[in-house]
Amino acid sequence: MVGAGGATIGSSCVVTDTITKPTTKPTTEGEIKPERPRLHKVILLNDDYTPREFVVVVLKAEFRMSEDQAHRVMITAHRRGACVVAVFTKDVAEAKATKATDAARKLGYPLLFTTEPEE
Ligand code: TYC
Repeated sequence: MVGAGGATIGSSCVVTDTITKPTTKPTTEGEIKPERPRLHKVILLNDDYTPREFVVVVLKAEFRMSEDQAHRVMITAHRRGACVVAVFTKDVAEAKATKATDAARKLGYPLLFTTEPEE
């Protein structure tokens, strides 16, 4: 299996340009236990131009939030500059961030969703 930015060798290692990251680790008994994939945050960034109501619409549509949840996330980003929307596997986080950002771009709004790995 080959994913964006990396090739999977066998079932235990992902090789990227810079790192070799094991996805399994030996336990103290020596058995191999699969690790959970690292999750990635989708982050909503504030801007001065996108209408609040449009941000809420995008959050509801792309992240399946209720009106109330979407409004809270929007207001947090508006007040603090950014807000974590949700966490997903890397591919899903990137796809959702891109789709939500593109929906805004189609209407000429600068709204931006980014992703970053969880600690
Ligand atoms: N700050 C925008 C306004 O006042 C609304 C907004 C909120 C935009 C959150 C982006 O992530 C955002 N119209």
